[in-house]
Amino acid sequence: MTLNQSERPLIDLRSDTVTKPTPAMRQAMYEAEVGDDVFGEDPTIIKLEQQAAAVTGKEAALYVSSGTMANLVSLLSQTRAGDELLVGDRAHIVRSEAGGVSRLGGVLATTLPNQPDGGFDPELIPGAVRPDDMHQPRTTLLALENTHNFCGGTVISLERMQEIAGVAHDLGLRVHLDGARIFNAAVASGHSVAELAAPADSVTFCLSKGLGAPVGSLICGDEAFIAQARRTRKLVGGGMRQAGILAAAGLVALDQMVDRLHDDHANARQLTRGLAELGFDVNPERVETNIIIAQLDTSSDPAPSPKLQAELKRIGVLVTTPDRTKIRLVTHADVTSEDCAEALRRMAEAEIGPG
Ligand code: TLP
Repeated sequence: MTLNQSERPLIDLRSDTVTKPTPAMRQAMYEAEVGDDVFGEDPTIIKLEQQAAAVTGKEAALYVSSGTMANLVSLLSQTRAGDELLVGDRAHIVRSEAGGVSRLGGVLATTLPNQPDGGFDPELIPGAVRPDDMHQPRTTLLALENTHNFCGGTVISLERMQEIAGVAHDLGLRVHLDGARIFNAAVASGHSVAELAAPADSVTFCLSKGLGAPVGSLICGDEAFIAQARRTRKLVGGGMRQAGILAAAGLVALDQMVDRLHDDHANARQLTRGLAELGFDVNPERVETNIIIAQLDTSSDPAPSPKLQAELKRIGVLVTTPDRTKIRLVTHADVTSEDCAEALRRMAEAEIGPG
C-alpha cells in the first residue's frame, strides 16, 4: 500500500534548530551534576564555559539561553544607550531579533549593504563612523555574522574578517561576531573556530543549531567583557539556576557533533543540485554550508514564496520563507541524504518548480 500524501513522513528543512537531542545528550542530561549557576556553582556549566573559551581562543565564556540572548547581551555589554552599531543589512541582529539592541539597549543600528559572502566593503566603514560631534551618536561597535544566514549560509573568509575587523579596530570600534554557525564556517573553510574568532572582541555561538543540542549559546571574549556580560545577562533575566542539565547536552554537542557538519554540507549541495535540475535559481558552487536560499521567479506573481511553501507542505516538505520572493532550506543532523533525495522526488512528482 502506498502512503497517501498526508501520511508521508515529514522532511523538515525549516532550520537546523529543529534537531532533537541525541540519546547521548539525553543520557548526559540525566546524569549531569548541577548547582546554582547564579552563585557560580554549576560544575557542568563551568566546564562548558571553559571548553567554549578554549575552542574560540578567548579568555572566558558565558552560557546563555539562546542565540538572540547571546547577541543582545554581547551588544549591550559593549555599548551605552545612544551609541551606534554598524551591521550588515541582512544580519540576523537586524532582521530577526525583534529590534532588541535598539529597544532594550537604546543603540542605533546603522546598516551597511551586505555583499554576497555576508561581509561588507571595508572601505565603507570610515565614512560610516561618526565624527566626535555632540549632535551625533557615538559609533562604537561593528557586528559581523559567520556563517551568514540570510546570505545563504555563506562563509566570510578569514582574510575578509581580518580586513573588516582591522579597519574597525583602527577607528576605535569594538567588533562583535555573531557566530551562531561558526562551527559550520570552520568545517567548511578548514580554519579553526579560534582562527575565525580571533579578529573579533566578542563572539557568540549556538549549540542548538547544527550541533543539535536542545538549548543554549555561548558568549566568549576577554575576562572583563565576560564579567560585564554576566551582569547584562542578569539584567535581561537570563541568569539560570541548575541549568547544567542543559549544558550537559552542550558538552556532548561539542564533543560529538562538530565533525558530522560535513555531512550536512554535502546534503545541502546534493539538494541544491536537485533544485537546480528542477529549474530553481540556485548554484551548487555557491552553497558552502547547510543553508540554501532560492530566489523564486516573480514574473507572474510578485510574492510567490508563501504559495510555494504551502505546496511543499502538502507534499510533506517543510521550508521557510526569508521574504516573499525566496524559500530557505536547511540541512541538519535529523535529515539524511536519502531524505534530501526523497524531498526532490516528491517535488518532481508534484511538478513543483520555482514559479
Ligand atoms: N536563526 C533562526 C531564525 O531566527 C531565522 C534560523 O532558523 O536560522 N544568529 C543567527 C545567525 C541565527 O541564524 C539565529 C537563529 C540566531 C542568531 C538566534 O538564535 P536563537 O534562535 O537561538 O535565538
